[in-house]
Amino acid sequence: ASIQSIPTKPFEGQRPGTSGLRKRVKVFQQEHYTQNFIQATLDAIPTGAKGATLVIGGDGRYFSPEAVQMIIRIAAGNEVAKLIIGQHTILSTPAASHLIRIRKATGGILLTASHNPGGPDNDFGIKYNMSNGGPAPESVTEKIYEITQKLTSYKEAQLPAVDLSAIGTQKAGNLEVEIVDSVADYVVLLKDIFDFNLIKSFLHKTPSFTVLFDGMHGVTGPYGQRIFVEELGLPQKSVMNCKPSPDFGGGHPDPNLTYAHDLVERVEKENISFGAASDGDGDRNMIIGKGAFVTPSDSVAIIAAQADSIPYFRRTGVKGLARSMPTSTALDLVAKKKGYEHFEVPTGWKFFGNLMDAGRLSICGEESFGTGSDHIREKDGVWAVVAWLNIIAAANQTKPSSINDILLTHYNEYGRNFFSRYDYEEVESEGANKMVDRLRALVSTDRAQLIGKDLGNGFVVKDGDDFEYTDPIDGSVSKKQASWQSWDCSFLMDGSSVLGVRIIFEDGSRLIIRLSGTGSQGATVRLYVEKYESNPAKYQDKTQEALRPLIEVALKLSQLTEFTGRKEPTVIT
Ligand code: VG1
Ligand code: CO
Repeated sequence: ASIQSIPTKPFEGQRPGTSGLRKRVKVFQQEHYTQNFIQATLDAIPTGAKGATLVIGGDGRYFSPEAVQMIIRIAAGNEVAKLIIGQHTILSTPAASHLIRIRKATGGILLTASHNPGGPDNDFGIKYNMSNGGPAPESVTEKIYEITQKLTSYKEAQLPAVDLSAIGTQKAGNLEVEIVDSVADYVVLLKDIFDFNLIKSFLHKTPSFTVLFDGMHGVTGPYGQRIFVEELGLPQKSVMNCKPSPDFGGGHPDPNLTYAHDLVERVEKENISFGAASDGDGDRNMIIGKGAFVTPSDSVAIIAAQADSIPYFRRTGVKGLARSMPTSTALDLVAKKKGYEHFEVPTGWKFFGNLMDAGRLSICGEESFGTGSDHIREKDGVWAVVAWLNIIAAANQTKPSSINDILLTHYNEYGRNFFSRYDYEEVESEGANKMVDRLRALVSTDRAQLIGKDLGNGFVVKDGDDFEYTDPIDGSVSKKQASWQSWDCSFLMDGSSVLGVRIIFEDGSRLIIRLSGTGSQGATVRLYVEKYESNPAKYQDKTQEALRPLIEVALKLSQLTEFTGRKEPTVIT
């Protein structure tokens, strides 16, 4: 096939954020926009695009087939040797990570905007993963961005469209294209990690323990169908919304109590013991039950505490634990008690990979419904769901245990870290930035006045900072994190407030404010609050009530309403 050099001009704002480049579909549909970003990505591959093997797939959202055909033509134009593509463009983010690893690929291009709504008027996204299966580190994403600012042409082979439904290998010019079953390898992986026999026999012996999995019309539908129905033998009615759709059925494929309302409603109405959902691209998870909700910060702590019930961790041992900075410190308590090394990293999964590759991290999580381990280098929604089933099945070998029983047993041993996040979406960027700038001044130049101060309701400041992270493996430093990507506030190109300002109180309570790096419109303010409770009489208190005094302090200190004009958050998780 003939290779052409297509002249182009740089586009502004092609800077990957917390998890790749996410923009409105309409932005990606601009002539050359997507091609430019693909070319820049190929140019930034540390070992070069020529001769590379790349895994391609995503959540199947609107514009995916077009983007995959563009990738095929540009990959051929750049002498990439081979593409391994999920059938119909479908690969969950964890399945893609796994495929990169088992095929020893150079890397992968993931087409996803995760939980952001899809369709012609919503979001699309492109993200590059490295040979370890994990998201590209900032050194690579910054290189991509740099290249996009100078690009004058991209290389494209003139090829007919490849049939993305036909499993098997075909040639596109000199490029080898292999279309693979989206689910098969991933199922093999999970069956190797978990005790499927134990889970299966528990579910079989305990028909009163009902399960409902919600694929939210995202990518996990086929994975859920294969694992919960075909492998674990649950009835077909145990899964819902399992057909991926390009616009996620018009919904917002984010597994939380607000957006997974169909699931939440059915779990309550039908007295379901175990309800679970994953997001658009399959890396997030939510675990609930009738009258039960597992906050993600507790979820990772409990999986870590119960790791012994999972065959994979019995084999590998638990090498260490880690959480993102805003995630509650419940995990730290498990690490301390069990004597594991533990780490606190910036928001976003890319920071866990180095620790895993160095053999120092086994289990990690984020408060944002992300849980995972070193079996791959992405968070993994279905993995977390099966992990919980495995833990519950193991607990039921000694006594009947519901989700709430497991939570309570954990609190009785470790105490409870009440945690909540308030999101203020699509706020005006200027006000949000001013608010964060003021907070940064409070913890830096005006720090002396802050420490020791009583901010009300008995909360006395012990410490506060503008979070920075030095990677213990490669020494790279992340501060004023350079991942601001919102295109209507390009004036803030240093991404100066994504990492987060954090304030720690004498009683261990924490309050964190940061700006999101995954939004595609305006700014999103995230406020995280955490309060530790060691009084067993209070373990069953309602989260929002337990946290109210701290939230009052947070709103007063941040002057959030004054700066953003918002009285109420868009979403509370
Ligand atoms: C959000 C979450 C973060 C997560 C990221 C990607 O980032 O807070 O914890 O890693 O999304 O998850 P931000 O910068 O908007 O707060 V996913 O499932 O969207 O790939
Ligand atoms: Co996701």
